[in-house]
Amino acid sequence: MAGLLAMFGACKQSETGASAAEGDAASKVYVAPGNHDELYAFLSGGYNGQMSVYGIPSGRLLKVMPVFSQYAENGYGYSEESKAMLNTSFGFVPWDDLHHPKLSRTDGMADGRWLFANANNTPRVARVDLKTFKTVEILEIPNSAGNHCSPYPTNNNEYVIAGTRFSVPISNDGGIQDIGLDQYKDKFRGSISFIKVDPEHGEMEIDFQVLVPGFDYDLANGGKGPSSDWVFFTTYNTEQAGTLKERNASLNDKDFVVAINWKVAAEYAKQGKAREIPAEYYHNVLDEKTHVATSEVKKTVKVLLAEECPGMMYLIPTPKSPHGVDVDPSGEFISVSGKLASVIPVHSYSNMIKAIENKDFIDEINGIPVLKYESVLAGEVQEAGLGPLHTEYDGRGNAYTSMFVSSEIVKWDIKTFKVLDRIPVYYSVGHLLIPGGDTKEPYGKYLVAMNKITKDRYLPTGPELTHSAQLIDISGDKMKMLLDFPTLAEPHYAQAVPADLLKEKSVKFYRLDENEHPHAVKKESDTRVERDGNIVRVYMTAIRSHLTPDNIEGIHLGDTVYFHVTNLEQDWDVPHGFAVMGNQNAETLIMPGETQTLQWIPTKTGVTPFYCTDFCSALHQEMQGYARVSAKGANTPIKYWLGEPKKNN
Ligand code: RUQ
Ligand code: CUA
Repeated sequence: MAGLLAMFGACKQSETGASAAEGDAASKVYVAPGNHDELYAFLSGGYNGQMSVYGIPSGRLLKVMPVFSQYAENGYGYSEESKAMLNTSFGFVPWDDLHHPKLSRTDGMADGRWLFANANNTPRVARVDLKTFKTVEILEIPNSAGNHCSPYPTNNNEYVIAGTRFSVPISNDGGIQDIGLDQYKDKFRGSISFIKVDPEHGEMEIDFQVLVPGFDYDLANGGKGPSSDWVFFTTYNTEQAGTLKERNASLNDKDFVVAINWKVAAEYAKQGKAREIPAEYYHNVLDEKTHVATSEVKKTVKVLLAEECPGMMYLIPTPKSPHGVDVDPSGEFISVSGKLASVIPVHSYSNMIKAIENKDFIDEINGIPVLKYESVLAGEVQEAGLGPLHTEYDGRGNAYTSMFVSSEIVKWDIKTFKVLDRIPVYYSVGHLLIPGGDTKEPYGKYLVAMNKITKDRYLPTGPELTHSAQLIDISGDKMKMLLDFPTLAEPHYAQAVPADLLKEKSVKFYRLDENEHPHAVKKESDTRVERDGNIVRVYMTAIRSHLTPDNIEGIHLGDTVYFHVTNLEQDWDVPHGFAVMGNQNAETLIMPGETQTLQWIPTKTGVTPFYCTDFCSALHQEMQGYARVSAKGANTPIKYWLGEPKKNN
């Protein structure tokens, strides 16, 4: 056991500590000032709960997109409009651990419409609209605990599939039971959710869930081409150990890849095989016209029991505590990365179908047939490296697997299973990205390695060092290191698409005449301050270079003030920001044409400045004003103005 621990703690240092890039690398990643990158890459932010947009090949950070975590820079999760996005059945959850971005698909290819992502901690799936690069929907997943094998869109977004990582005791009356932890083996179950996606608007809805044996489920990947109807999951802790999993979940030589035919599952659900059980989960949607998020609480979910659905699910023995499972572009080869395995097993889809037809079963678990390893296997990659985690494909018959322990990328042939090349990465690589590498036609020019540990690669910054990505040229026979770039928090998976797929569609500003926010004011003459009990609403506008009104009196301690700020600009790249001194809240950043609301509960009497936070014009510093806060019960009336004449009321 000590050996195992040492192996996982290890990481290979660079021999020279110097650059591993070759002479012509600089010209391959150089994007001259003013020029655009070739690709957009979307990297997950891990425990930062966001996704970031990078330009490839330059590695330039273009945008941070908050998803499951509050983001002070633009007020996401702080503004009244966005708070509801983070509502869950547990209450307001301001943070999560985001692992796997996945682009929506049409005919097995990224279609550039949406980006889905999972929350690993409090189970949720989010959808980002790639016209605005904004999170527009978050769906909570009930009966799940650690939504890690998620989200996997099928080839035409028929379903986004989300599997639980932890098994939990799921109650027939809804929710997770309060029972003794020694009942793991008998009472705990996993769940896999099949989320329907509206083909036009993208809205998600849980169609049904499948309750599966009480293992841990790790990652998933959808089939392609001939295997399009299938989705594959890795499992670990098939020992069903309830404690000391580091050892007890590593006893079996093989765990399983779970193969589920989602079409068969959908058919069972449709035919009424699914039972509806109580559940409580939130569905949060940002309205396109008002830009206001609202939450709906769902009360039931339909579940199928795997054991009651013959022909839907099979178990494929696979060494050993497998992590990533990745289907090649043809849909025939399913390579599996066993963290503790000495080989990379590659399963064959057509062998699997034959084995099912021949009833080549060696066992049954919870009524689910276990196929014979040798019957499904296509081949094994020998001596690939240590600690394989994830594989991507280049579309030219090659696979690339990340080796966490031996800190390298290994390239191998998907038909001969021969290792062709290897390149060290710095250090302890997790996921890899080849743009389109999980689709039927990869854009096989670059590979991005996302590394957990950087040690000596950058200037030291105290105990905490950045995680890092490395860009590798895979266009030739030999992989070539091109670039290191630091990442925001911990990237797990990532996706990338050619820039042309998105850049023309990118929204430049919101049209004011389409703004249906209930508190929008579209001209300065409509701005006003209204009191309703101890609620004060300021209907404010922002345009270069003033806020209207800029002076407000008549606020009292005990009031809750809402600044509804409409940005009147109708031009690209002119947000205004809004912040108030001493406000126990973030700022809000208002895009041209939209309305955003900042809540302020004053805690002190006196004159309180507010101002625009985004340097928007030469007179940005003049874009400021005052709110006067009087004592509770004082008789200061509501009064507000901009310039002359005074506007009183
Ligand atoms: S999982 S490397 Cu979510 Cu591999 Cu991160
Ligand atoms: Cu508006 Cu600065």
